[in-house]
Amino acid sequence: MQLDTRKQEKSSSDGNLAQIQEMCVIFLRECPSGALHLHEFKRMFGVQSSSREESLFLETIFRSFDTNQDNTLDFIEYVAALNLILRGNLEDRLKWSFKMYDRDGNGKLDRKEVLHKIKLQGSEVGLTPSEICDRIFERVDDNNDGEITLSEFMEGAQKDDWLMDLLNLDINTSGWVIRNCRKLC
Ligand SMILES: [Ca+2]
Ligand SMILES: [Ca+2]
Ligand SMILES: [Ca+2]
Repeated sequence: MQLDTRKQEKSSSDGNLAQIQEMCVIFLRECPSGALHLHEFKRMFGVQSSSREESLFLETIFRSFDTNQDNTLDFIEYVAALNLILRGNLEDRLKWSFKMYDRDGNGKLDRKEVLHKIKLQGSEVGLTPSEICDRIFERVDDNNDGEITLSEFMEGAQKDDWLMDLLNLDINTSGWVIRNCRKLC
């Protein structure tokens, strides 16, 4: 059983490598200047006419990719981010996931940020966004100060299957990105 899982992981990791290469080609084609702005990023993923939620969602992804926060993505940032979300280890992916929540970048998550993120990603677990938010804080906010730090987040996710499932939706974000990107090929 375990062997099977490992095999599966390996082949999906190989597949992801091919996807990264493919997406690098798209970046170079779509963005010969080497610096991608938010509106170009959106256009690249075909989001000009779709919903506001989708557009905000892409903005969040864009911000999490933009490591030096200069509001453009250079090739290195783009490749590093793809590599991380598609091939990174659990810890790296959780850190990335945390960044997706932390809109103001202060290293802590408040209820507003968590709620915002849940609304964007939509819930498939039969709970309202505010119920999901309550549950996250119940389980993750260890010292009950109303904010979630990175270490609370990482610990909470790793000991809680429900939360891990929820966060895996973030990992699936990469699948969404790739699917939309494929339309360009
Ligand atoms: Ca940048
Ligand atoms: Ca914050
Ligand atoms: Ca806390």
